[in-house]
Amino acid sequence: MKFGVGQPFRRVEDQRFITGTGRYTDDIHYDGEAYGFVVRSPVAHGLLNGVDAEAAREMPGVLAIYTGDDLATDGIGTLPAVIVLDHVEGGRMPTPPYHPLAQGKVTYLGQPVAFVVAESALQALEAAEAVMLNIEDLPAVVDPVAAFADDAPQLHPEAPGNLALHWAHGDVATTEAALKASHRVVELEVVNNRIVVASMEPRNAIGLYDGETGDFTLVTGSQGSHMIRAWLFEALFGLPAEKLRVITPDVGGGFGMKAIPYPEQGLVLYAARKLGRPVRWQSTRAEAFLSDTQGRDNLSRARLGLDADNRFTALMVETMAPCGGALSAFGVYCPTLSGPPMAPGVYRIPIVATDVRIAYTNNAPMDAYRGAGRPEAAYLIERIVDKAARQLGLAPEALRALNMIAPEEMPHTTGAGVTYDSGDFAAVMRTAMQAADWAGFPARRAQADGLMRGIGLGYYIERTGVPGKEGAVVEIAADGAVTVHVGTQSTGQGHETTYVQMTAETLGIPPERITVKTGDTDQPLPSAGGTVASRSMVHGGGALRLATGDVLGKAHAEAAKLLDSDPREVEFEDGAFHVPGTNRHVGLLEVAAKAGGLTGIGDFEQLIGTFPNGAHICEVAVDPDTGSITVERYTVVDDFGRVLNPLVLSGQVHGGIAQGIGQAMLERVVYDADSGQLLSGSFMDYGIPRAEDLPFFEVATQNVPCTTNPLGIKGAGEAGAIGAPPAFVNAVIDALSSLGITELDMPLTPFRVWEAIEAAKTG
Ligand code: SMO
Repeated sequence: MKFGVGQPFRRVEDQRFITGTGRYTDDIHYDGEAYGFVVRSPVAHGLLNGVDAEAAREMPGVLAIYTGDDLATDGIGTLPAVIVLDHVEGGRMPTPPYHPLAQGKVTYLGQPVAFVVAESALQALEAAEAVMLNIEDLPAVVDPVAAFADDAPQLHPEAPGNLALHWAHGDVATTEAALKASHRVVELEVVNNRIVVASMEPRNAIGLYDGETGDFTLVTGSQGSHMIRAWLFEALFGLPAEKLRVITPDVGGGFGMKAIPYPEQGLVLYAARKLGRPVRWQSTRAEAFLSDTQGRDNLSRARLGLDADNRFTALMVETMAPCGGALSAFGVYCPTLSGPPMAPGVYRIPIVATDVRIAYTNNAPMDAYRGAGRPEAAYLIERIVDKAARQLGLAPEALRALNMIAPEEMPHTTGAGVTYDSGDFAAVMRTAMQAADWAGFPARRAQADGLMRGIGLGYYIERTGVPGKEGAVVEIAADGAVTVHVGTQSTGQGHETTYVQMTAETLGIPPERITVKTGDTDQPLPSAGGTVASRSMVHGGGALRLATGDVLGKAHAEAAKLLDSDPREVEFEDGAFHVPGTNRHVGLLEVAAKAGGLTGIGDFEQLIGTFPNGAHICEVAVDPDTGSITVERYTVVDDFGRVLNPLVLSGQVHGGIAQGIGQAMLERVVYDADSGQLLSGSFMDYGIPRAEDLPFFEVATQNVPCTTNPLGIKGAGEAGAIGAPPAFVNAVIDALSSLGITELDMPLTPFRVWEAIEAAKTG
């Protein structure tokens, strides 16, 4: 079937996107709407002694200026901490209040302090500039090492020593003992650099309020309207979720950052209720750099034990991470529940432990970014395995192959307590090496053009799919139009294509008859989560499979009546029911028409993660005079269990690689260590990867079906961003290894590489 599962069906939404007819939040307008602008803290840390908005209130078009005091008076709550864990020593981690507008003090640069609402966007901006903040500067800390120092300024009284959380995974004492008993211990310290999410469409929100019913509506770019409603509304307004409808139209990128609730979403709702008018807010790019949650940012020390036969014995990881100045919804998730369980990667390491200390720091709150903790884990293990191979004088692929979990060991519970259901890591690695012409690399390296060449491998595995439910509804209207309701949200992934493809194949209906609806809490869904952790095709796809099965079951019964046959004699094939051996048949759409429409409901629960994995191979050429790096070749072979649409899938992998190489080569958020000011506040100062920085990617799959979900799928959305950083850095270190360089921290900017080369030459 030309539009069936497994076919490279072209993305149906792209016509809309590339012709400029997408409909994003900023394209949606309401009668009588007013414009909001957020006044943000110009300092990283300070006592907020007052907000003088008197002059600003008199300016043309100004409708209102709200401060933290106003919100307190009106009983507005705080942004929720969704992930709250216990300290390893016992006791809950503190959750200092995160007010939508600062109260009493500011703890991060760009923190919302006042909300100006005016008739026009320009009037709101001009009035915002006239709001005078009385802030008494306090010393700032921008990284965990400084934040944990004895004399560090204290951000929150609830968190003495700026300690947000001290957490451990696995048994530290047992791991230390195993390392002590090991034949050899390889040690590595890495910085996983802080990066911005840089979604193409910045955040936004429109708040509406119906004074008669007391119902709110929020229109906002998000990764799931239901998630935003669940986490935002009750926490801020103390009202039941049903009083808020959340609508998410087209979204230009989320990457984890739009999965969480933000102060501005609460502010537009608050202002809409106060003013009785729709209130809209649109972030600028400059605000995005300051106030979107940021990603990664760990300082980790790892020790890997080996026995005399080079088999891994134990792995100990100690990590320090910041959570920023306020605790975001999943602010501690990445370096705790997400990353550490994946610390051993694809290797047999019997004993694994991670110790994590998370600090409050005076900068943007931290949260999920494509992979959300799993890229950090993959980077660390793939870097230290490479380093171990170099120390032992072994080929990195040989040390990997020796220690990789074998297919016959599946399902395998790792030393970090996670059970992998399937995978053939060594075979996938071999295929990738073949595709990358690994064997031919020495000849390429020998080219006499003055460049230093290197090849690097990163084998990632990740756990996708936050356990939980997802619903789907398939409606076949009497006129033959098919509507698919799902709760997961496309932020560019191509859901309108993949869900249509699945529905078209199962129902035998042409894809152009099928419309996918998403992004509205008023949809008739039995349950809905959203798009995080590469879960849409596993969870949403699972729900859709149940929903199409349900609608076919109902149609089957109706068809049997129409065909005057026993249902057991009726078969379904190519969109029609027929009775074998007779000429009696009736099309599904005709059945639906005669029944006045049919509806199928699917409610799917997936409790076990899926484990996509694969080999990234990167080949680089370093110019020793300038330190600049060219990626000459990039090859990936992934195990995604089962492919729904290879074209959409490649797009996911390509984007992920670009973000992964971006982090490894160019990107770094820099705050001034003394003032806490942001030094990388625009794309003039922050290196985002461009097409010219990247080669063509060679991407293939070698799939081992997932055994824990009915579709056999392993989530694919984040994979590219996870495998790329270690492959790239390992390649650069390989290029520079003849100079004795064994370690380099991301991002490998020309300056940093040049410095390392110069130091190696003189040292
Ligand atoms: S970084 Mo994702 O939306 O779990």
